[in-house]
Amino acid sequence: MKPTTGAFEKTPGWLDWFERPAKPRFVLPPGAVDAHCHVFGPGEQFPYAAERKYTPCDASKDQLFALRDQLGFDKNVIVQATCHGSDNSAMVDALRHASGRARGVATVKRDVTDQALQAMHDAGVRGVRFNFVKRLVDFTPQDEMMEIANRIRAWGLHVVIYFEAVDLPELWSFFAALPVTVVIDHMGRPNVAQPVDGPAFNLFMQFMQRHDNVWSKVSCPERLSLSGPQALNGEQQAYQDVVPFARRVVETFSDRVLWGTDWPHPNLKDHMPDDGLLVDFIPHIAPTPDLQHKLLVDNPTRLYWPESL
Ligand code: 0GY
Repeated sequence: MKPTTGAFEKTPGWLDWFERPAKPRFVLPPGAVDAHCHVFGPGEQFPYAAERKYTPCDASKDQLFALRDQLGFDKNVIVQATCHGSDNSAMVDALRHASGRARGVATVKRDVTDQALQAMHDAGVRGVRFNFVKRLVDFTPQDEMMEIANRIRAWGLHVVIYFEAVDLPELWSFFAALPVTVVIDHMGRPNVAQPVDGPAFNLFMQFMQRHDNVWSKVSCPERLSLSGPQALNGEQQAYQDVVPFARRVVETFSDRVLWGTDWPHPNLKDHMPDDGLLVDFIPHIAPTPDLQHKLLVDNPTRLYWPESL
């Protein structure tokens, strides 16, 4: 059991992240970016937010950087998790200690000052996250989010959105009106029990087709899968029910997809993935070296390190 430090008690049933992930068999290309991961605390240094819906075990920047090296990634994009609310200090501290090898996505409220936005940008923040998943956050009015989206244009920041597939019809017009690049977390969380060419996932594909400022992370098979990590027919193809969904997105929008581990995997109750196994999932959804390079290197570099191109 990993600790939660400070005056905090882990949420009951919380599964801790894998301490010794397998070395992936899939060798990541040089310059590969883990474009969705988090840091949690440590709680005694960076207390969890009062309004949080869960209390994780600590997962520090040093542990994240060790994972990066173990898996063979070159860089990270660290996404503010809801357990830290709009206090971005743990994430920003990680950016400041990453020697330029991490960028961040923050959570901000309407009252964020220009000075605070500037300081976050200087540290490496390149996006702001709007969360619509009801079990994770309290309601924020859309006019507040739109005001933020308009303000962050001055720093060239993008918006990351996290929502459930059933909510896309209702949120469509708001998402379509966002005046910046938009990155969707985890393919909009499709229900993979439904057909990959059924109405719900077709709607998601249509949304991306109609809006060329919209990108998608093809991450979190462990969160979406119903078939799980088991080897099937003697073959090691984990999360096989997610493959057609992620592959369809990668093959259709190869210049607008990102991949990330989602380490340390908040809120998983049934099974905690081995991050090495997650990396071995990549060639199933991006089957050619060209697609792999776009997904892991070209796209995240263009979005998060454009100055290096
Ligand atoms: C993820 C997924 C989850 C949690 C959060 O910020 C968060 O707390 O994003 C989730 O529970 O589905 O991307 O980490």
